Amino acid sequence: MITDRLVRIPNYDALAKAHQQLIEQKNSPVSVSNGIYTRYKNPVVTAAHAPIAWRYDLNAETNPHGMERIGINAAFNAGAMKWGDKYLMAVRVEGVDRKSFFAIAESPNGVDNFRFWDKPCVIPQLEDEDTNVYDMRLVAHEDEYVYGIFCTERKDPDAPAGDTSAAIANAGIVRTKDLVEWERLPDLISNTGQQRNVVLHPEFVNGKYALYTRPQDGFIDVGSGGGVGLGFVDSMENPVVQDEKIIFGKIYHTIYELKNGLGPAPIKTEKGWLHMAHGVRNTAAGLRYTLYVFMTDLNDIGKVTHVPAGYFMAPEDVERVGDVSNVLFSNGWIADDDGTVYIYYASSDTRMHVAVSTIDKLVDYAMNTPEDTFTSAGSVDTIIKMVDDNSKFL
Ligand code: M1P
Repeated sequence: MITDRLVRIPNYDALAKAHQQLIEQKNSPVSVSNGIYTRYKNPVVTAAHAPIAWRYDLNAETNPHGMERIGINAAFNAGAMKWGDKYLMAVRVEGVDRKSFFAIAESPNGVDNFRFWDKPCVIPQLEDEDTNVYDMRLVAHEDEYVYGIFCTERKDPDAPAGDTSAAIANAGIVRTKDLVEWERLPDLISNTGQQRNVVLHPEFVNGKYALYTRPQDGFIDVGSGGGVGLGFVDSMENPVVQDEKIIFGKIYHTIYELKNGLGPAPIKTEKGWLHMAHGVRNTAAGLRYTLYVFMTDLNDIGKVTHVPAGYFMAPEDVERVGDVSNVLFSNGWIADDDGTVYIYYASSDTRMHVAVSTIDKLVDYAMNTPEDTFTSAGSVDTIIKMVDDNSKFL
């Protein structure tokens, strides 16, 4: 009982205790690392992290059974940034109604104690309303705004009658100075069909905003499109992409054979821009999404300089299973001042995890891992060269 007149639902204390225990659970690194990064044991944000006040009507008069009124299905594909001394994620929260929205979760240390802010983000609408929004990349641009670029999805107006799943994907754009009030800008205007996985480069390039794109012919299939593109816009208030070129295309018999897309905005290092992306291939069991790393030239951001062969991270153990199984997807990482890198990744479109590395390790990985030779015989040559080089140490 909170006053004589207001009575809370009977199960509130049990719900609040379980929620607090979940949020305050300490996380720790797993004991095995490949030397490149270290995964942490517990997911950092899940559907169960959603505040109780989002899900339960707490008034015993209107909710005498203490029922959950608004279900949350998943919490995944989060953008990330450091905000003062806090580690923030702009999480894609998906309700049981299948609609995604964004909500900020904050941690004091980057690996546990992520707690959602009181209310989800309110994204202003354009005349053409979003049906669904997801996968926001947060970028603190040198123009001093924080931008959130996300996928906005709407029903395809040209879909034949009876086709209730054809959709159009494009890049929606918001910006903010406080992560509370979001200013909606026009959606991206490009000439290459649909867009997903659009990411803003954090610096101006020749006075223009640079955007990594992922043009695609259809909603799921990239068709003749695909690949990570790069284009430029004069103003984010009139975001018309010029000179869009593919800088990292899909390639036969690789982990990015079917499609790929940039993850978070790249990290600037002394040796070049460090990128993380996802690559997709098809299998008899459906699509498999893994993460890979590459670098581009510091002064020519369209020039790919280093590409380690294969994937950097792939789904393991419980990560393999979820709403869309066999998927790792990342659109957020944070490079701390001391060089630590927190890699936030989602597994199987269900939950968020963290793996920790450093800029030095990731650059070493990117620059010194053998490149793909694109044939089995080439892979054998690469291994034999390593064995021969190692012989003097054995
Ligand atoms: O279900 C896997 C991913 O599929 C899409 O990514 P892409 O456009 O690269 O295929 C997105 O819907 C993404 O949110 C999702 O995780």
